[in-house]
Amino acid sequence: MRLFFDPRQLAHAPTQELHNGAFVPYAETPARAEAFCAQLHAIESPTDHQDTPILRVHDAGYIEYLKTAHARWVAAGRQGDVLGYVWPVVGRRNLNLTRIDALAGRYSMDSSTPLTADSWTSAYWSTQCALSALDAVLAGDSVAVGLCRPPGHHAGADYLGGYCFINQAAVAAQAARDAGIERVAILDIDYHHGNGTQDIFWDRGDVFYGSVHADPATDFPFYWGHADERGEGEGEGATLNFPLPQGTTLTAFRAAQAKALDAIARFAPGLLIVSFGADTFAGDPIANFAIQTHDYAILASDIAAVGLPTVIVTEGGYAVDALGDNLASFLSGF
Ligand code: SP5
Ligand code: ZN
Repeated sequence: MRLFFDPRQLAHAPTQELHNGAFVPYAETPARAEAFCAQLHAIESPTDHQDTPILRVHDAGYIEYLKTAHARWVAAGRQGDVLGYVWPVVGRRNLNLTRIDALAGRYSMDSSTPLTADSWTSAYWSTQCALSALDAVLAGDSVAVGLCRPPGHHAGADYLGGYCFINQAAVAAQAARDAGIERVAILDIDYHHGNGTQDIFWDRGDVFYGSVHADPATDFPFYWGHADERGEGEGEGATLNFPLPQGTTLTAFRAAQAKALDAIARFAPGLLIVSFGADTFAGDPIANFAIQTHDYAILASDIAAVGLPTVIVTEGGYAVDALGDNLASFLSGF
C-alpha cells in the first residue's frame, strides 16, 4: 500500500483558535502529521500536479486569497495569524471588497481556522498527496493513502474552515472524473460532517457523498449534515447523511457505515474515496464518540469488502498519542 507525505505539510502551525468565546491552543498541530508517519514505513514524496486540479474544484478568487492573505494581513500592520471577525450572513451582496478583514469573512466559515504565512504551502502539499494516491490507484493499485494534513473536508469551493483550506477528497474526486471515471463515491467517516465536500457536489449526480458523523444538532459544523440533506437537482439522492448521537460506539457506527456502503454499492462507482478521521476515537480531546483503536480495522474491513479501488485521505483525529495506532489499525483492515 503506497503512502504519500511531504514535510512541507508541517509548516502550517497556528498557535491558537477562537472557540466557545476564548482563544485556546490550536488542536490541528504539526505533531499530528508526525504521529501519522511515525509507525508507517516507506512513505513516498508526492508528485507535484500544480494548481490545475485544485482550480477544478476551488474558486480562483479564493485560491488567490489563500496565497496572499497573510501578506495582506502583514501589510495592514497586523501580527499573528489571519482571522476574520465579520461574516457575510446568507443573502448579503457579494461585493468586490479588498480590505483583508472583509476577505477573511468572505472566504471563511468559522473562527477556528487561522491562516498563517505557511497555510497555502502546507495545504498545497497535502493536496498533492491525495492526487498522488489517486495516481497510484488509477495505475492499478487497489488502495493508496494520502497522509493529508492539514485536512480538507470542511473547505468548500470558496471558503476555509474547520482546520481545512483545500478539500483534498473533492480535488481527488474531480481529478478522477477528469481522468475518465464516470462515477466517484466519497465515504466520510470523520467525527464531523464534511460540509465542504457536501457543498461542492450538492447538485451533481456523478459524485456520491455519504457521511457518518456526530449529529450537527450538538456538534460542529451545526448547519450541515442533518439526515434530511440529500442533494438537489441531478444530485438528489447522491448525498446521504447518517448523524449519530454523542457516545456512539462501534456497533451503531458500523451499522450506519453499512447503510452508507450499501448506497455506494448501488451507485456503482468506479472509485471510492474515504475521508478518514480518527476523531471518532474514544480518547479524542475535541470529540465525543467511543470508537476503540482495534475497531478501526473492523470498519476498514467492511469498506474493503465492497471491493472498489480506494483512495484514503486523512481528515481529523486529535488524540496525538493514539493517532499512529488508530491509523495503522485502520490501514490494516485493507
Ligand atoms: C477536520 C476536523 O476534524 N475539523 C474539526 C473542526 C472542529 N472545530 C470546532 C471544534 C473546535 C474545538 N477546539 C478545541 C481546541 C482545544 N485545544
Ligand atoms: Zn473532524
